[in-house]
Amino acid sequence: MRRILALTGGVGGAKLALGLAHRLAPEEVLFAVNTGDDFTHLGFEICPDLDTLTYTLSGLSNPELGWGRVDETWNFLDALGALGGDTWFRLGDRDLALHARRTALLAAGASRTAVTETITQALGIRHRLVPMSDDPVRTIVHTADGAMAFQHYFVRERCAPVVTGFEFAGAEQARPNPVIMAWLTTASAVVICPSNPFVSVDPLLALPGLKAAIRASGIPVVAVSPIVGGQALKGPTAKMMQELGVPSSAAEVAAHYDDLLTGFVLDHADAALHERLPVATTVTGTVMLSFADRVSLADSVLDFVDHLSAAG
Ligand code: FO1
Repeated sequence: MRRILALTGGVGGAKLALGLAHRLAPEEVLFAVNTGDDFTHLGFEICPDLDTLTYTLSGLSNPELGWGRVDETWNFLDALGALGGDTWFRLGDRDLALHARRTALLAAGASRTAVTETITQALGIRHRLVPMSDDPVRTIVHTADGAMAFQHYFVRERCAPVVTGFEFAGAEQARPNPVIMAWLTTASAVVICPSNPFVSVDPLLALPGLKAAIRASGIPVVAVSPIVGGQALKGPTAKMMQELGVPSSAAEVAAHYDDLLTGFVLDHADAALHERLPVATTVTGTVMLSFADRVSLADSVLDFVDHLSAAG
């Protein structure tokens, strides 16, 4: 039986997560989700990456937006705007129910892990997804226009400010989720989903002890490139790389994860890099437009992991 620990952010990672969930039984995979994007907005506790995974794995994701719920209406937001309220962060009517439920459970003293379990089970998700930590970690984006909270940079400013660096406030004091640490003791591989390495995966790797535990496990660690042919499939990864002065290439993503990796999954568009990186590579289709693409990439990743495990 496989025991995969999948590290993931939101939209890009959720696509592969869906493929993995289709192929693997609940006891074969744990999804560890970035919570550096979390924030309190209009009094609600919002956990965007957990939300995206939750909607994706329950079949409720909004296919046009990539985040939020399907069949959404926006009456709340329109009414809020008419009252002069903040509408830059779009909370749909149905989506609002999730944030209200989470906020109430947290206020009653439940942990983020327990709240996530309550919500995912209510939506019929059999696989387990957990926040990276029950402690607050907040991604701060340093830009030429000053430091800003992640959602302010990402949604309100539409990733326009020039990035100069990142900070994960609270990470040093945060404890990695014990569910993740326990899973690692019996895990067969770690899969880093094709999420933004700087703001979706690095917050997880910044948690004290998590990187060391992954290394100490000695199991294959495979990352899927979120950069294809020099472009980000989704979001600002390529733009951030350019602004940070590194070439926006899949090779740089592999270099970013450095010696943590034992394997790297490249798209056909980057086949020229195959066997030219300091880690084992495999080449497959990583662009996930359809459900079949998600399952097919999951199959390729699992085959690669099996191959690396056998190579020992
Ligand atoms: N992303 C946007 O680009 N615009 C939005 O208005 C927006 C609202 C939103 C509401 C709830 C939620 O769970 C996610 C939402 N997202 C929105 C997505 C999200 O902020 C980002 O995709 C992630 O933080 C990046 O991983």
